[in-house]
Parts: sequence; structure tokens; C-alpha cells
Amino acid sequence: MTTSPTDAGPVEGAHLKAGPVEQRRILATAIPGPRSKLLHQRKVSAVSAGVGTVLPVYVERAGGGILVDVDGNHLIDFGSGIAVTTVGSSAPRVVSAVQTQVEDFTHTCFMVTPYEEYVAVCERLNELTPGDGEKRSALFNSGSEAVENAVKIARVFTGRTAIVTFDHAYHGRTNLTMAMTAKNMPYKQGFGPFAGEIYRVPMAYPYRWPTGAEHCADEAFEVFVSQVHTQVGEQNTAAVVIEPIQGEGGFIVPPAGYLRRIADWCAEHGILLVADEIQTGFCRTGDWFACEHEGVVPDLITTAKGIAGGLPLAAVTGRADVMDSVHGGGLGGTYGGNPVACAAALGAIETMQAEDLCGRAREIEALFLRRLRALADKFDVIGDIRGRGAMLAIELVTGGDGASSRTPNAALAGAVNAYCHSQGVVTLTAGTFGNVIRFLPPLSAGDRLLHEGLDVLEQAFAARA
Ligand code: PLZ
Repeated sequence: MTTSPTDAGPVEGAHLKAGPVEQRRILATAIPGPRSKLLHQRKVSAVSAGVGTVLPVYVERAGGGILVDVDGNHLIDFGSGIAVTTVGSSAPRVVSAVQTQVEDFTHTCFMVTPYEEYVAVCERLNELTPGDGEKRSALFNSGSEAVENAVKIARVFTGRTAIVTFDHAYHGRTNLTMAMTAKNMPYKQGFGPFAGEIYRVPMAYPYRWPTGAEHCADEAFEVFVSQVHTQVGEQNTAAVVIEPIQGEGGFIVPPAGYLRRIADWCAEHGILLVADEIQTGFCRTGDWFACEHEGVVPDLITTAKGIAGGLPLAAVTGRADVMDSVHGGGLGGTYGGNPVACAAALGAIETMQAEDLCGRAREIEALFLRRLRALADKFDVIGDIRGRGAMLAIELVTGGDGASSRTPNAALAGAVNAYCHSQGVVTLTAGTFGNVIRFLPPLSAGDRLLHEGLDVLEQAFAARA
């Protein structure tokens, strides 16, 4: 039995002067309300138009499964700030670890005068990531930076330059990671030229595999092997970088066994397998890391997001011989492994263990799947339900019986999303075709809230589909 968050009362935030965050949906005004609208006017005048916002309600407090906005609306959080606040947005252990650390010191730069918290986070990462061999870690500020560093490390270790990535991949917004990200709009449009030596192969996407899902595992592996061989050359390939479940690309889960075959093939050719677990890591999929579900031990793993309960921290963890192949001073950065972010990570990891949040993610999976399957029975525009743990999605299509029934339906995804927002449920879309609605609730949200959010989703389909 896992420690489920209570449904009845506030679950966290008791330390706040304003009191705990009440765990229920409250619509005090229209969404967005008048105060949010005023703040949004200031945002438009002060913040670059290049920085978008999904839902312009301005948040004042948050905890459990609720975001409280400046107009007093309580919104149900189905996004966790894009899979970040896995432990909740004001988890007591994170808050107190941060408070203590910030009073001790805020920064020294680990490359100048180090501190224990950085080392302790690396020790935890080395223990928790898959694989029993000796490991090392290095800490950075963002997911993109972790991916960049995994590429640097793989190139030094192998003495090769080519990096293989997949259709529908998302790896970040920096120059190198833009090149690795598949989708042009909005991530790449106008921002080139991009870094070289990045090669893209088709992804094993069962729902859209041309000859049918049952052929996907074998054929996708064959096309991967053939394209790397003919277009890149195994001897030139430093690493294959893959999200074990693709995130921004639409929560695409490759068929069972596919990752394992890629891993074995990489090992055969001296190519490193880098698992980008930035979105899937830290209990999100019901395991500490999504690779575990497939029994795969990557050479390197990139993490960020859920690692530190909302503070900016990211890491590369992997085989000691690979991680130690880099010359001293080759990796780093002013803020990488900031002590406050490290303290938060130690608090977040302790929370995940103490509250068995992997177990909680599996409970959430069961709850959501029951509801989503019932919804798909009613609405044939829900073409696919997929994901794992508290990382689930529905892919929306035009429906019907014809050959075009799987045509992506981005307009409906937008309409359903907008309906949920107007009713105080923060949902997110995803997918190369913009037709996927994804669910990433905080693992601190109680069942009653999750059901209420799903009731709103159901109303959205009834109203729009
Ligand atoms: N790798 C698998 O999911 C971040 C990006 C949102 P950063 N995903 C959310 C947006 O529109 O910018 C992500 C990811 C995977 C890398 C990253 C990049 O992580 O911390 O955003 O740099």
C-alpha cells in the first residue's frame, strides 16, 4: 500500500503563512480572471513575445494537485510544469531543505570551492539509475545542457562525432539540442544554422507505423540498423540518443523489446546508448527510470525536471569509464549543481522514497486508464491511449471508419484543451501534429482531484467532439 495523498484536506504547504493549499477546484472568476489579465498586459509589455504561455493565469501558490491564481481560482494541475513538480510544488522536504541551504550559503561555484550537497546528489543518482556497475555523475542547470554534455562526453570517449536521434524527438532548445529535436515549429523555425553531425532515423511509433503496429518492432529496428549503416557508418557513430518514452513528440511508447535491441546493437558496435530521461525520470512512469521497464541499462542517462522539485538542476549519469574519460575542466559551468538546487534534489528524492511515489504513479496510471478507456469507447476521435505511470496521453484523430480515420485532429485537441482550461483544469498538448493531449499530474495529487479533472475532460469531449 502506498501513502496516497489525502483527498480531504490540504496535503502540504502548512508552512506557508497564507495557510495550506486547499485541495479542491474553485472557480472564483472567469479563467483568466481580472488580476491575471492585468498581469498579462504587463507580461506583453515586458517579456519577449518569443516566450509563450499556455494558460495566462498568474500563479500565487501551489501544492498537492492545485495551482492557486491571483484571482483566487484553484486549478487542478494535470501538467506539473511539464513533468517537473512530481513531488508537488511545495513539498515539505524540498521547502525545508531549500530554506536551510539558502541560509547557509547560496553559491560558491563547485569548480572553485566544492560542497557536500553536489557530491551527495551524484551519489544518489549513481545508486538510483539502472545498472550495477561503477558510475559517475555531473550536474548542470537545464535538460538541454545535460543533453549537450552527454554528447560532449560520448564524443570524447569514443573519438567519433556522429549522433543518431529519432523522428518526434525532443532534446532541447540550445543550438546542439535544436538540431537533435525533430519538430520545426516552434522550436527551430528561423534559428538555424544548426549543429552538424546529427542524423535522424524513423521512430518506432506503433499507432502510426505504416504496415501496422504488429510489424513496428521488427521493421523499425531494421530501418534503424540499415539507415545508420548506410547513411552514417557505425564506426563514425558516438551515440544513439533516445527518449525511452518520447515526451514532447506525443508520449510515443516504442514496442516492447525495441529499446533492448537498440541497446544490444549499440554495444556490438561500440556506440554509446544515451537515454534522455529528462521527462520520464524520477518515478514519473512508475519506475525510477523508464528504461528499467525494458530492462535496459544505458551507458549514459540525462535527467532534469522531476529531479529537484522545481528548482533548476540537471545531470548526466553513466559508466565511470565513460564519464571519467573527459579531461579535467572539460565539463562544468558557473551554476551547475547549485547548492540550493542540490538541497532541493535531496529533499525531492527523499520524498519519492518515503512516499513510494513510483507506486503512486502506477496507481495514477490505473485510475487514468480506466477513465480514458471509457471515454475512448464513447468518442471514436480518441484514436490511441498510451504512456506509462503518471505520463499518459490520448491521440486525437478525425475518427469514423474510412481510410483517413487516423488523420491527426489538432483542432479538436486545441478545443478540448481550451475547454479544460476555462473550467480550471491545466492540461497540456503535445505531439508532432499537435493532436495529443497529455497528462502529467503531480504525484502528490489525490484521487478525488484527479477524478474531478477527468470529469471536466469528459465534459470537454461531450461539448466539442
Ligand atoms: N529532453 C526529453 O522533455 C524538456 C520543453 C518545453 P530543458 N521538455 C519540455 C519547451 O517547450 O521548452 C526536455 C525534454 C527532454 C530535454 C528537454 C530539455 O530540457 O530543461 O527545457 O532544457
